[in-house]
Amino acid sequence: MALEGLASGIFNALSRLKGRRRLNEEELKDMLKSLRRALQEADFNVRQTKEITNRLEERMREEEPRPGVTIQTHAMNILYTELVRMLGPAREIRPHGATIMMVGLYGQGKTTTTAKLAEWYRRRHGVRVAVIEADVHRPGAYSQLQQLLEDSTVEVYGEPDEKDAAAIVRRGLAAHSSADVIIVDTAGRHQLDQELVVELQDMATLMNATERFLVIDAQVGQAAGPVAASFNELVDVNGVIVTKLDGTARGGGALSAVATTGAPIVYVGVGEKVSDLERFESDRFISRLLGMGDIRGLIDLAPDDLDEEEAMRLTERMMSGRFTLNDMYKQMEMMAKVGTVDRLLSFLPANMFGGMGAMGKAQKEAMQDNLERYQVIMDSMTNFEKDEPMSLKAERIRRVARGSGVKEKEVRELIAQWNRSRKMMKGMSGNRKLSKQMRAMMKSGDFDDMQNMGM
Ligand SMILES: Nc1nc2c(ncn2[C@@H]2O[C@H](COP(=O)(O)OP(=O)(O)OP(=O)(O)O)[C@@H](O)[C@H]2O)c(=O)[nH]1
Ligand SMILES: [Mg+2]
Repeated sequence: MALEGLASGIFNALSRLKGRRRLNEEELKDMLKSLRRALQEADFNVRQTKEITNRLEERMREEEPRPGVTIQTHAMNILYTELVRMLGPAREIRPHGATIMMVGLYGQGKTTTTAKLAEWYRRRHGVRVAVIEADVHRPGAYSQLQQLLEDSTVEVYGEPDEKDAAAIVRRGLAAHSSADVIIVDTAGRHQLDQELVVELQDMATLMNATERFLVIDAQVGQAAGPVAASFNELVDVNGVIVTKLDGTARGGGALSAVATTGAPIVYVGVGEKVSDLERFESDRFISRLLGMGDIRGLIDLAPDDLDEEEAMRLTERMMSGRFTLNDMYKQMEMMAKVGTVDRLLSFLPANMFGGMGAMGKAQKEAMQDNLERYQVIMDSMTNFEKDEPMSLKAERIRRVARGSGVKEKEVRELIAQWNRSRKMMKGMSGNRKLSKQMRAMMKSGDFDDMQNMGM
C-alpha cells in the first residue's frame, strides 16, 4: 500500500506501548521521539510533525483511556483523529453534468489520471464519459490517451495537428454534447509560465469547468504545497489528485502540504494502470494507514459486474456464517478481478485473518497462484457441489480432478481451504463485537476502537 514506510514507522513507535498500563516519562518521550522520526521520514514538515506529536503528548497526559482500552490503542485513536484533522474533510463529487479540467506541471500524471477518472465515473456512476485531449505541446498526447482507454467505451476526442487548444476544446464539446461528463486533459510545463496561464484561463472560461482538478506527483513532497497554492490562484482548484503515492516515501509531505492550502484532495493515484485510482477521504485513508482497515474502500475495488450491493451481500453472508464453496468462488473471482491480493489486503485491518496483511511476497504470490488453480477446479463442479462441498467424496473428487486436469490431491486441498475459510468466517461471525463493527464500518466508516477487537 501507499506510505508503507510511514505505516511501519508509526507502528514501531506505538508498539513501544504494548502491554503497558502506565507510562513513565521516559517511555512516553521515547515513543514520541520515534513517532517524530517516522513523520519526518515521510516528509511531514517540522511544524506539522511537532504539532501532531505535541497534541498526542498533551492528550496522552490529559485523557484517560476508556475502560478496557489499552494505552497503545488509546494512543492510536488519538493519532488517528489528529492525522484526520490535519488532512481535512473529504469532498463529495457528483460527476453527472460535470465538465472537468485537468491541470498540472510536466509529467505529474495528468493524462494517465484523465483516463483513470473517465473509467472511474463510467464504471462506478454509470455515466457517459467523453475525454478531450487539449495538450497541444506534448507530441503523442492524443495517442497516449487513446491507448490508455483502448479497452474502454469512453470516447476520446482529439486533433493531433491542431495547435490551438481552445479550438480543440470548443469542437470537442460540440462533438460530445450528449456526454454526461467531459474531462479535458491539458498541457504541462516545468513551471507555470505566462503562455500556459493564458491558455488555461481561456480554456476554463470556454468550457465553464465545474471541476478544476490539479494533478501533483507525490514525489515532490512538501513542494506540493506551493504548487497547489499557485494553481489555486490561477484557476481556483477545487480538487487535488496526488499521484504516484505507490512509489514514494515522501507522500506524507505531499498530502499534508496540499491540505494546508485548503484545496481538498479528492483522489490518489496508486499505480500506472487505469484502475489504480482511489478516492481520498482522510478518515478512511488514515484508518488504513494505521492498519485499522477500510471496508468501504474494499467495496470500491469491486469489479464492474459486482455492484456495491452484491459486495455488501457477500460480506453479510460471510458474517452470518453461511459460506458455501460458491461464496468462496465469488469472493475469489472478485479478488482475482480486483488485481493483486496485495492491494486487496491493504484494505483489511493489519491483524485480521491472523495478520495476513503482513504476509511475505512469496506467500502472496502463492496465494495468487492458488486462486487461479481453484477457479479452474471449481469450473468442473456442479452448482450442487459448490453449494454443498461436504458432498464431495472420493468419486466426485475423481471426476472433478479429471474434468479440470489436476491431481485429486489438489481438489482435496481446495476443499480443505474452503473448510478453513468457513471456520474462519464462523469465528468472525461468532465474534459479535467484530461483526457489529464490520457492519458499522460498511455503513459509516467509523473505526473507533477497531483496535480492541482482537482481530
Ligand atoms: N507508479 C505510478 N505511476 C504513475 C501514476 N500516475 C502516472 N504515472 C506515470 O507517470 C508518468 C507520467 O504520466 P502522464 O500521465 O503522462 O503525465 P502528464 O502529467 O500527462 O505528463 P505531460 O503531459 O508530459 O505533462 C507515466 O509513466 C505514468 O505511467 C501513479 O499513480 N503511479
Ligand atoms: Mg500528458
